[in-house]
Amino acid sequence: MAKIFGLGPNGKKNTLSGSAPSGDLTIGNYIGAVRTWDEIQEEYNSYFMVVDLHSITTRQDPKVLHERSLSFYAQYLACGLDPEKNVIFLQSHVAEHAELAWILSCFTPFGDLSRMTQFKDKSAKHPKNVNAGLFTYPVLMAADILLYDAHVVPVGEDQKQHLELTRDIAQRFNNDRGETFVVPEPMIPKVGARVMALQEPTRKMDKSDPNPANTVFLLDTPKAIEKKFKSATTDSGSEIRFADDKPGVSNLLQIHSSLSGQSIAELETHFQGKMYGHLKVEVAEVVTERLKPVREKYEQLMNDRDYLQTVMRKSAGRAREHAGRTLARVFEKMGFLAK
Ligand code: ATP
Ligand code: LTN
Repeated sequence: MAKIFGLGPNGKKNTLSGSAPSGDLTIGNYIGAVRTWDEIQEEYNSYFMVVDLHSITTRQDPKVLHERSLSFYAQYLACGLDPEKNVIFLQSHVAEHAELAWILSCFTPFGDLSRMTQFKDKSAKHPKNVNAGLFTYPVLMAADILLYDAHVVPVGEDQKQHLELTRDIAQRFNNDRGETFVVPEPMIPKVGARVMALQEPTRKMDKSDPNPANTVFLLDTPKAIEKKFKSATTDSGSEIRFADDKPGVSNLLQIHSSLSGQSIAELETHFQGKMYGHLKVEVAEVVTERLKPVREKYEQLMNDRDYLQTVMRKSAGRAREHAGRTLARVFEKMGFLAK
């Protein structure tokens, strides 16, 4: 069997993922990403980041970003990520991310970056602020992943293209300089990889959506959750089934299924002869039930900021160790003098 490059001392593979504090965490982020992190944290050496460097490609108010980064950290822990077993840290606390991103940008063709759909979408959304960071965003993401020798990267469907670019960069560098980076695989959930906006179910639910009725946040109250689901856009007809011509109903079924664990087929049988209203109420209940312990744990953590700060600093130290080792390897391949 071929040797697997980059395994940790315990023989486990590595995983890394993150989310940007550019808004509050949504059930889209939870179902597509954070929940998967929770499920795999025992199986891998896991690195989970608050991706604050990435968040500034769109303008962030410094006070809001400061508070939100801490809040994100607390939400990760509240969702079940264990800071003893995993390295949970802020991207800006590990300088190696920006350093490696520069080196990798010299191994990334301009044309490849021009093809990224997120760049095209975000530059259309923010036409007055199409900055170079927005363009080179995927290179920083590649640095995030390659620094920790991540074999597997759990993300939602929208990040698949960035993962492919990361693989291309890693392979190009390895071909040019000899084996240096682990070439990562994406891990995309089977159900819930693309949760759609409640009012416009043909669009992805986004934490930075200006219309709050589109988005259910992890920290929404049960009342707000119920209200948002009740006013969700559904489709013509009255049958509750998963189909391309029923994006609203399909989205609600997918949210239900991914959190209740019941298959779409089971849910279609369960809702036979029932009305859209029944589905909406039940989805709201499933979501509320799932998020209740998260909200409670979150409140508790935010009341102990010293604890959060201590864990955050300690974790950044552990992240720096791994990142430093990888960067030293890259320095050697580049001909830079060791630090
Ligand atoms: P923004 O609105 O700033 O673009 P976002 O909501 O897309 O933010 P990110 O921080 O970019 O969130 O993504 C964090 C993780 O959540 C990624 O793995 C991403 O694929 C996943 N994700 C984001 N939105 C959804 C969604 N609607 N459905 C499933 N997964 C999602
Ligand atoms: N670009 C990702 C966030 C992100 C990320 C990462 C995800 C930044 N660095 C590394 C996985 C691994 C997004 O979801 N928008």
